[in-house]
Amino acid sequence: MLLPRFALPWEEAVRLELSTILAEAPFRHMQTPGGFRMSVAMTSCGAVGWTTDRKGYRYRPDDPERGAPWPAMPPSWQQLAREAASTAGYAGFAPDSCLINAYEVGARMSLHQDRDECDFTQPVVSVSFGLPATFLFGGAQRTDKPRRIPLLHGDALVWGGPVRLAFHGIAPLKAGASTPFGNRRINLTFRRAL
Ligand code: MD3
Ligand code: FE
Repeated sequence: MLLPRFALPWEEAVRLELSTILAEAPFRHMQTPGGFRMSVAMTSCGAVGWTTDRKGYRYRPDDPERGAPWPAMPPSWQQLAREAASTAGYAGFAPDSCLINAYEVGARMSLHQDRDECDFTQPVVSVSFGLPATFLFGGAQRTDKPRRIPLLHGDALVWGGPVRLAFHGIAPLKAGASTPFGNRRINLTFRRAL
């Protein structure tokens, strides 16, 4: 379910809390198991964070770059995720991880499934800020032709039920006017990982 501009009331809180999180756990370009550098820069907050390296994808309680726990998930972020989920029919969503993605112009995310979480009955809540992007919403097979959905500043998306394991990605980010989040797109993806 797309909730256009749902996150706008949280914009200021997200901007301020994000700078605190980044001071502790900066964005970094991780490596895929195949050895490629991801064009999207990432970090996490919450009890666990999603990571990828030559050994594979996994959620871990520590940031491997710092050998320290991830920053806590700010209460305002938990509230944003919980309210978006409940609006979409998922009452009681309590994320334990937020993956924070930063897309500079040209960055992209190729089609993939999110399947490192324990319980696929739990939704994923995605919130976008900054430059607009084209979300690629595929099907159950990688070869299913994806629909293209524009995602704008402040939009929230709740993914659950039959589309929870759909293939999805982000088309290469186009240039645009600078935003309060910089000349880039920031995406918060809230998950119940454990
Ligand atoms: C559909 N992020 O972090 S968010 C990701 O905009 C990821 O940064 C993209 O895909 C981004 O894994 C897309 C939308 C999204 C997130 C999770 C999903 C769509 C999803 C999980 C299942 C199905
Ligand atoms: Fe994903």
